[in-house]
Amino acid sequence: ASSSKPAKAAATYVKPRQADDRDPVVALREDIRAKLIYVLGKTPESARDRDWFAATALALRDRIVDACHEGQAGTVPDKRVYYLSLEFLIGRLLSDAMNNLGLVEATKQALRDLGVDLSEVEGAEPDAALGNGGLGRLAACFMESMASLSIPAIGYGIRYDHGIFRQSLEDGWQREAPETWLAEGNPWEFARQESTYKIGFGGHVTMTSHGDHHIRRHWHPAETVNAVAYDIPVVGWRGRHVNMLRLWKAESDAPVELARFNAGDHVGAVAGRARAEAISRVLYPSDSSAEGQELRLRQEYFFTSASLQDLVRRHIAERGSLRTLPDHAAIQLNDTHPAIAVPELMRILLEEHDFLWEDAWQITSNTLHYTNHTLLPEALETWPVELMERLLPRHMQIIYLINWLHLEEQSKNARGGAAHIAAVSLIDESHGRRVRMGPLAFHGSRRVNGVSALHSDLLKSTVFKDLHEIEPEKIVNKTNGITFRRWLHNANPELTALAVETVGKGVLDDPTELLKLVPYADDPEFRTRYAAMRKVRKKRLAQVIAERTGIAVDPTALFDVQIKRIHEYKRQLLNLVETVALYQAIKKAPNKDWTPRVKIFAGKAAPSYVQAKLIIKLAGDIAKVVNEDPDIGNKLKVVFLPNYSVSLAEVIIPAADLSEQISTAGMEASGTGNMKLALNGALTIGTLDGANIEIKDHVGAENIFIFGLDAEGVLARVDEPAYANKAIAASPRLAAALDAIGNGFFSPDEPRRFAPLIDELRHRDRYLTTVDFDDYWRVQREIDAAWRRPAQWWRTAILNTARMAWFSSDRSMREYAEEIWQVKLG
Ligand code: B1H
Repeated sequence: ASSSKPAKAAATYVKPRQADDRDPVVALREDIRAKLIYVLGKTPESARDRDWFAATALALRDRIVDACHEGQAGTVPDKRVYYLSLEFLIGRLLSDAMNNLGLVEATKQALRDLGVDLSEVEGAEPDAALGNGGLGRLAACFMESMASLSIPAIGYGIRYDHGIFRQSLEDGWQREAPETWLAEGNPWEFARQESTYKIGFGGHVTMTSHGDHHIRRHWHPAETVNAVAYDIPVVGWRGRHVNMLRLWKAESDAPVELARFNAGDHVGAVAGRARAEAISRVLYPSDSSAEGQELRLRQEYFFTSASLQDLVRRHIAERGSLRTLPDHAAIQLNDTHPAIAVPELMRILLEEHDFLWEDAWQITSNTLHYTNHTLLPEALETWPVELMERLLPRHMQIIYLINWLHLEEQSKNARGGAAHIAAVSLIDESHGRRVRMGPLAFHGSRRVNGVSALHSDLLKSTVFKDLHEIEPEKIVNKTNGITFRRWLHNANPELTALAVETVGKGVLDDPTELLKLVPYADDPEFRTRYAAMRKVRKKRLAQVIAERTGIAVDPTALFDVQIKRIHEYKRQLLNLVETVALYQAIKKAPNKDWTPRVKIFAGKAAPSYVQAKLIIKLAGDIAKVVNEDPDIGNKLKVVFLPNYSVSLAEVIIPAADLSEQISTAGMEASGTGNMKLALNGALTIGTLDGANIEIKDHVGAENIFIFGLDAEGVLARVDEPAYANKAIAASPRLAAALDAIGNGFFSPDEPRRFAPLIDELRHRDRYLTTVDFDDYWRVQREIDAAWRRPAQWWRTAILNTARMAWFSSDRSMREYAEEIWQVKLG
């Protein structure tokens, strides 16, 4: 790598603001007041919480900008990471910004001086919910960790007008309403109208001959759309480094058609504009399933092309030639959603910079890296060749040529039979011709990673088996992580304070210091304080439950939590069937000494996912019967909290006693909620799936509740005939619970309501719910018993907190930096 030279871009940086020698509280108070009055045009008397939030955010943003300019002005980093993701599930940014700038107390005091309560102001910030679930939240955690580790990075995504829909319950059924986070503007962002790129669609390709063997092709799009940059600064821990999250907004480049407008066709005059701008209108609300619609492919190409054009322009400004791109840029593709980057980077190199194919391929396949997040067949993206040809004709040609060269190479080696060729081809010919985006991303990338040890192994033995055999070094594992700043420091200040008091402030910078809590697990006084911390958080959650559902729960009961997208493979249904079996057992022996439990569910279902929506309805119908049964009282309560979000997770997680991670083994690529809950001291009941396995390795097998088949067992069992039938026949308890649900005990107004769920369990049971039920029940009863030994319980909880340091996303990002990107930490 060559040495740094000053960037042209750096000339546009302003000097850091003059040293501010005001007291931080005074400075914040003055600045917030000035923002409120002069930027927002409000008076302190008329300002709403939302106005105070905007004023506070603007004052803090100034300080982030200062930190940014102090750290980076005039320097070009040796290598940058570009993280391309269709989703960034950020949530609120205020507490993040205050915490990382070391200004939590100062801001609280400044607002108090202004007669305003910080927690009200925090509550007025809308979540930036530009993601569906784990994949999008992972991107947000990674952005925060890269800033904290001073890894020079830019995140690229789409500035959706509407993030993930707002979920409400109408008679227990999920209803979706548009989410409107931008309704009152976004004080964190900078609009960069000057950073606009043209994105083409459709049209045709021409060929021109340049001498004997050199034919150049050129794409003439029929339509172009502008991508306009909006930057959100991401400040790292202690304000040491600032990176940008650059989100693209689609704008039409077509003028209003004046002739039509003047002729009275006012709508027709802007119709073309509306079509262009639809691209960044709304996030696709499906988690773990590929939607396959034309607008989705437009979104994918739109943000990928804008991001590549932007980074190519930056590289040329800083380094002159694109030949050195792999030395100075590492592009990470978050799943296959940006996999069109493979032919797009080739196109830019071939068409716009005159590279020869071989050189362009070297550059492309040494710059791109791909993270796979799922093995579920319904989530693996493929695009019909016909659609790709119509929307991106030049890219389709490039994909054909990449594939032809790849298959030529393969036909030469020993395995080169027809079956091998079909297995490794980038085009699937089996049900209509489709481009396989996973194999395209695999072939075009330098490294491919899975997101947990088990998942990476399964990549090698299943979906990418054949490609892996060709390039055995390509697949590596990078187990997911979570940012402790948000999921411990900000979400659980009580636990953080307890940790700091016990092991010292160093724990804020280095989570491995948490290990020093291990001996305190045996200290009765520390256990008492730990339990008291949990009690505070449970009372707060009980309050939120009462406000949002009207259900009164007892904070001394065991809080049993399953919070995640609703999906059959995640098996909320297993938890609900167990809930019914427990209800029936309590009814039979109401005077037995039951362990009081509150079963808490939250999560959204994809709007088109009928079974998932029915599972939500079932949770509500069970809740109604159980919660109102006088025989049950506080022994069992069932709660479904609507509109799960990052900010709601921040309230639930620190209040959880038990974490449900019960997916069918082999199906949850990693999970990250499992890490957040264990870090906050919830004990896990889980299968040997995804990162649960590594959590078990770290906290110790005696400190986690594992049940059910493992991934190998699942693979073996699905080949056995009638396994569901047998499991039900062998378990009267399971049979009784299924009968109650299937016969309408919980839905007397519509007895067959849940037949689709129960019939699936009886006849097919794709996710082996019936097979794992008895073991799940057994371990749940062990947990009942464990809760009755509080000294032991809190000991285990403390050991979970103490031993979760490895799951920091700082660790994940260090591994990516060293083993994939080869980029130095700043
Ligand atoms: C994950 C997705 C996903 N895996 C398709 N795959 C989508 C697939 O809009 N789509 O079409 C959206 C999302 N999301 C999750 O990634 C895994 O299920 C989790 O196990 C994992 O922890 C998370 C982060 O790696």
